[in-house]
Amino acid sequence: MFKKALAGIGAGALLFGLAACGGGDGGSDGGDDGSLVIGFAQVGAESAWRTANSKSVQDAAEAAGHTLKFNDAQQDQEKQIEAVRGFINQQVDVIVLAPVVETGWTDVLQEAEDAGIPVVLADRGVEAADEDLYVTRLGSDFAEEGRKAGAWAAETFAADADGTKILELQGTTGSAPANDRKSGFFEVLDAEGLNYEIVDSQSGNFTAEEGKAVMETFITTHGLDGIDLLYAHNDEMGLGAIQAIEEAGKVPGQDIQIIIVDGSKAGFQAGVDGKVNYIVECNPAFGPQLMEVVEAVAAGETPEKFTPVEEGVFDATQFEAELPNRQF
Ligand code: GYE
Repeated sequence: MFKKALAGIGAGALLFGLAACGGGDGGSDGGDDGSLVIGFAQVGAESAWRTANSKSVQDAAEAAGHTLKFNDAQQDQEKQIEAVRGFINQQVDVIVLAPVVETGWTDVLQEAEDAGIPVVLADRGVEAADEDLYVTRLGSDFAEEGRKAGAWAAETFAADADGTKILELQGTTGSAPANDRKSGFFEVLDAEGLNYEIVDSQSGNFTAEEGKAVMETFITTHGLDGIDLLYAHNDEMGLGAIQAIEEAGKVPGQDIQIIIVDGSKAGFQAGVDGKVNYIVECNPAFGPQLMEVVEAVAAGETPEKFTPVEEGVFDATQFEAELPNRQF
């Protein structure tokens, strides 16, 4: 755990001394009973996925008897960096970071390393240059999610002779899921030789409001006639876009086919209602698995650099049967 890591930086005695006498908040002594103090720098509360993810981590920490210090950064990187600095000052045992975007983490990750506090990434990743500054990442393979969406689109529109016209609602600019869901999707369309055109592609920041507003702009700019497919990087943006499409007098799921990523109850309900054509699952319920990883890291073990969460895909024939199984 962090005491062990401190030995390596030569400042162990000083910092350990601070930890030992500063334990008024429950301390970061790693607990003789194995309980840990974990700082969790969460992205925000922008989606049903995120809310479910926060709850999964909070419940799992409680069940495991650990103290979780939870911070909601409202999708603001500056706030997240401040939260991580706060956790360093409090000398938590392990920091869990779900980085809102991929870049800009080098300094604060270095500060955590200098303080001997291991960082575990949950959900989103950071740029490759910072790989040495965190221990491991537990989360989804976003590129694979994009490939799954691309495989369905390539098959569905294979016979579309005059070219498939695509609108894309990207997630938060610079975030790992936006970058990778995009690249995975178009990688497969290209590999499958689909004749397509990206009519427009903008960020809707993973929220329903922005997804709706961007779709309204798409409709004003391009109309919807001849548009074949909307690829929304999450449920909320897809659901917001559906409203915009309906307000424009068109039928989502028919006049324009729609792919969403996440698979919330609301997303599946839209599928059952015929408004969504394909759902790529992204699983937020990795709290228990995260606790295992955090405990291993605190015990000085080095897990695999990346542990993917298991996820499926669902088409129209499966929406109704799957809806009751959805947990968020
Ligand atoms: O798909 C989206 C959320 O990072 C996987 O963030 C997560 C994404 C998820 O806002 O709904």
